[in-house]
Amino acid sequence: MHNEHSDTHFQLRIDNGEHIEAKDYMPENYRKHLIRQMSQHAHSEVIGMQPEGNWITRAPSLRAKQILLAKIQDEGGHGLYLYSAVETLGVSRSELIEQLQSGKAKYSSIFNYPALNWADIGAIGWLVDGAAIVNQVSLQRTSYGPYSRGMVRICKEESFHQRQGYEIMAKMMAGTKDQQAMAQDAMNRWWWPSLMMFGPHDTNSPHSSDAVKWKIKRETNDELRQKFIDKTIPQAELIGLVVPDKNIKLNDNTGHYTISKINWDEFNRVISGHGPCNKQRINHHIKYHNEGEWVREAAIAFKKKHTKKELETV
Ligand code: BYC
Repeated sequence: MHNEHSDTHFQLRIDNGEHIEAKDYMPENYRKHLIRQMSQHAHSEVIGMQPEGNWITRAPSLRAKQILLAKIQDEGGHGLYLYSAVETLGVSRSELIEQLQSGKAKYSSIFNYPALNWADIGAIGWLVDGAAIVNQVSLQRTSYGPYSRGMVRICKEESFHQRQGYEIMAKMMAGTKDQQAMAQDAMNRWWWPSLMMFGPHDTNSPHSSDAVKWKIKRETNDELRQKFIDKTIPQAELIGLVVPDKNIKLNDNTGHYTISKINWDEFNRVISGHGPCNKQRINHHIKYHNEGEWVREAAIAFKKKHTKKELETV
């Protein structure tokens, strides 16, 4: 129901920095905006398990395998918190999954690139989770209560993920020439796609103005990207990795690094379904979702039985 008075009151609450909760009044476009962003965030967590899952059986030590397994399980958990948070907005999990599988809903561009070797697992943890944290730390202060609280918990786990990746990279850089070359090659392939995770430049970001007005976004795509660049370049230099950009320059006046132009054609190709692994990722999801149908049926049957028993004992 659209109501001008309610919309004004809603915006006042946002301007006052209040959280909006599931049963509070919200404009329909705010609800839609959240369903789009939060569901895409949930899909990213779940699809993000695939490139890393590829390396569980080939981790170089038992320690590395345990850590990787725990990390991937965390990503699955993050997906579940986020799906539950989206469901508070009145949309069902099955609808969301259908949007993902039919290509209607996006997931992060980054997961359409392949993880070719063990150094890629380091680069994903360090760069991809590193980028995700910068974005998610900011989202802890997002205006929708269930999303904000989900982010607080997710960020705690995500910082461990970033360190796991950096440890792999640091170890390889302290290793043989071949290991150093592998780490550098992974850095070369993951650097630019990681910068694209923050989305288009602010001037080309159609959702940003509503997102900022409603405090869904507390910082813009470019602001967050810059934070990530400034924090990551010194980390690369510390372990001897070269950032694959000849134009990187630290501006002494601003304290920020400047970089070359991002290849937005590549970004647009990947988000419109034509990246190296888009088809593989969705087909894999569909296959395992279908194979898991019996688990969902069993859970529903169990719940029904349980509820019936509870009713009988009242
Ligand atoms: N990939 O107006 P804009 C993780 C789309 S990592 C794909 O700026 P918005 C993990 C955008 O959806 C990441 N699509 O949009 C890490 C929109 O298309 P639609 C998960 C992208 O929403 C390691 C169009 O471009 N994090 O979880 O204001 C292991 C215009 O963009 C991308 C999140 O999802 C992209 N990179 O800003 C495992 C964070 N960028 O929807 C897991 C939550 C843009 O109109 N999301 N697009 O079809 C956000 O903060 C914001 O949605 C974004 C984009 C900053 C990503």
